[in-house]
Amino acid sequence: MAQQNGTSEQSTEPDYFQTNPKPPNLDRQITSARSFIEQHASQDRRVALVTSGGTTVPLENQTVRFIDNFSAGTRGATSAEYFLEAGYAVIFLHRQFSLLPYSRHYSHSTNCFLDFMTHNDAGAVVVESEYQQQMAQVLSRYRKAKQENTLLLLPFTTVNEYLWLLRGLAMQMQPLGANGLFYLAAAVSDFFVPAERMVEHKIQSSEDFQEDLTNGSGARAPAAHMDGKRLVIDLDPVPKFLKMLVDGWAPRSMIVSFKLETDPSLLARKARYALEKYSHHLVIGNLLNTRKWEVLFVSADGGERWIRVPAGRRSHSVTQWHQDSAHLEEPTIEIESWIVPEVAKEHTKMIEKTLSK
Ligand code: PAZ
Repeated sequence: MAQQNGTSEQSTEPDYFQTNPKPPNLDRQITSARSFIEQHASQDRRVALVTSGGTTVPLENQTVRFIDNFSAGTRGATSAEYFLEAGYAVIFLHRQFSLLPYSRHYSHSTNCFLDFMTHNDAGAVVVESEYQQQMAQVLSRYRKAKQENTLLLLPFTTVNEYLWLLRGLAMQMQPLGANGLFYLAAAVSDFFVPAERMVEHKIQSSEDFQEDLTNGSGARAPAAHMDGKRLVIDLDPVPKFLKMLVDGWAPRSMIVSFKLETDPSLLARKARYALEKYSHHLVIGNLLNTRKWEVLFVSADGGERWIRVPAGRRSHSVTQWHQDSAHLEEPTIEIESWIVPEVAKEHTKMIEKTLSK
């Protein structure tokens, strides 16, 4: 790949779409996005593309095994609700079966959704009284989004589907100009198996069923293959799509990316590095263990500031949080309810600047 050879990263990106197959349902997804965007562009409404959840890396074409990551889609699904509340239309590009706006309150939790229900005296199924008030509020926000057609759900599973969709949607959002916002909260794989190095069938663990990998042709071995009893996985880097997004696919939109780290001493440096490398508007840094309680905003004007919501145990210092976060109580405030209005404010400034030119 380009970085290994010291050649430009950009040269690999067009190649990516030449050499990795277009997902079969891409055109249908892009068509539905086009009419959604046209509707909101005609109403001069801002449109946020919120990405959410983790991408998978399949090891076989007929996929039995794949590499995945931890992301549940909480950040994306929660943020999408606050963008809707702030008046945006939202394209929610999410990992299939990860958390969704509104339904997230009742899915993937320790409760089964049936735990929210009961029978009334007449035997009809109703919501338990303790959940009535909160569910009524969620329901009315959900209904509003449906009535006004402000939420479009588009699923992906693999990193390949994600990249094709991101590119296709960015092109569709170009006519929105500065009214478009990219909020990239998905956990996208850094490494993948390119199509040319993907085996068709399930990798055979038994030595009795293994094949010659290259057929003596000199071609590179499949990215995932058996070497005796060992499974060897040798992945290529995913091309740096953020650069293409900023420079080519969405040059006039506001672009906000997230940076995840586990080492607190690296977070600010890595976030600033990403911002300088890709020249977009804002990087929001977060640590795996404290991401529900604190995030670091690193913006193009040089500013750096933490946003922190109160934790269950207020007596803890942030350093203690990093050491002891497994025992933190859930925050009483969803941090996205503070993140999104800040992002929207920055977006307003950017739109005003564009209009004054
Ligand atoms: O999905 P989730 O709520 O469990 O986690 C959110 C997150 C940590 C994936 C997100 O905030 C993030 O940092 N996304 C970017 C990851 C990265 O590519 O560095």
